[in-house]
Amino acid sequence: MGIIKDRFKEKGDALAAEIKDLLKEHGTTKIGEVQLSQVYQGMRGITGLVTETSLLDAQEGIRFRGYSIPELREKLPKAEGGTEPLPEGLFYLMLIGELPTEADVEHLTGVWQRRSHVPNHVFATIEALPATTHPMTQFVVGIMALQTESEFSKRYAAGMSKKDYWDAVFDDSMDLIARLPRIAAYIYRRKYKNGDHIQPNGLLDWAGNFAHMMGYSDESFKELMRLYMVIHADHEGGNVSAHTTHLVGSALSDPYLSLAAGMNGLAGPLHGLANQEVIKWIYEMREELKTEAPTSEQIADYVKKTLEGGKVVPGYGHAVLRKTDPRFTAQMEFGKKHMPDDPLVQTVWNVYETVPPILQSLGKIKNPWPNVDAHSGALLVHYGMVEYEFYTVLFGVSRALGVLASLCWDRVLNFPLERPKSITTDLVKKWLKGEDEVWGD
Ligand code: CMX
Repeated sequence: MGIIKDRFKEKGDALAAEIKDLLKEHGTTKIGEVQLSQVYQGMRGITGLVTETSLLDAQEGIRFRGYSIPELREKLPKAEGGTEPLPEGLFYLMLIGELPTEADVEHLTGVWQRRSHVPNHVFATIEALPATTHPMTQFVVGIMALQTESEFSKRYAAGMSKKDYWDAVFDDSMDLIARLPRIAAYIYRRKYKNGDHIQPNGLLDWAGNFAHMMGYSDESFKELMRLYMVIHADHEGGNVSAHTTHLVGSALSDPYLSLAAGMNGLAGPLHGLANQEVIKWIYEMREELKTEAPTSEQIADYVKKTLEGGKVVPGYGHAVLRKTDPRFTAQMEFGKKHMPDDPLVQTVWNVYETVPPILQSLGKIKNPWPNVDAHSGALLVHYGMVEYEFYTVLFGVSRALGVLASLCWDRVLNFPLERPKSITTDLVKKWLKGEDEVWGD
């Protein structure tokens, strides 16, 4: 691990020096204006964060350190005999800012294998929950139980100097990433496979071993996991899971506490839980229509019914994106290659043809196109993973890569406590009447 840690510190010091100069020269430069509507409506479009790992373009979608998803699928190292990128490579890219070599990726696989031991009390804590507990709740409880292992909190309690924060956050982040697949697989086997657990295979890559521990030995499922873990990893800094992890980390809460907080945000239906909602929605539609292959007309009627019921169409829309999500497209390509005739996958494609014009016709939805969650479940069902309540846990294991790489950057750049200003409507009214010129401090 030393090599990657040293490289990271070198990059971190260089950027910290650049930022210092940049702020010295341009610290008072204005980078945008804020409208009252933005303050009330979820801070959309307000630039207020720095996240180095990825950048989202409304038209083009996500780029990780400048690389689009198609570019990553081509350029990142693959498993032997595979064609999908290894998530180890994406993590390296987000952390170091450069494409990894095959050797870098192999090194990371080894590091994560060596650090993957999960203490027994974590499993005992999960076991204390009723098996009916939602998998995301079990996942967060598992992460919290693992917090006993935090180097950051131990070293902080022992009086660590602030110049060493990054080092402890780095170690905790690596440990967490190494251990999360084990915890997630444990929850899956506990809840859905009668607690018949599968031991890790030390010869496999991180995502391949995750697939193995969940009980999927099919090579193309392992490939799906590699792709899945890459495309869900990061979506710049303002989304709920990334922003929450960053915010909580800014209080110097250790990476376990910070990630658990982010995962609670991911568990919301407008964010990561949408992946389970999509499959649930399609299953309910199939059941109501009594067909496995609904026609476009039937889908259109069902969409209208969903909207009339005051519900969202899950998997559609986005706070930033204004085109089809390239993460959706990558999964569609995977589907075309591995399962073009699967009826559920075909329904997802049929929904893709049908939903956008209907949403567009409402006139209020800024983005009628599918996001990442519209596709992921159908690919999993193809391989037999039908337990859709588990899907957000998969998203969470992947999202940890991005938010923890960012947390390492937060600490190496010594970002301070996050504390934006809030106001009251009373103050807004006074201010609009010219009775109060200052927002306060
Ligand atoms: N179905 C129905 N209505 C939708 C909609 C959808 N898929 N997407 C947006 N709308 C509605 C909003 O609820 C809002 O309605 P009101 O004005 O009545 O409150 C209106 O359209 C305008 O919303 P918007 O500005 O286009 O979208 P937001 O930035 O507010 O919200 C998102 C973005 C993702 C929460 C929203 O599109 C949504 O609820 N989508 C469905 C859930 C989903 O797929 N979430 C996953 C996102 C990706 C991820 O994080 O994993």
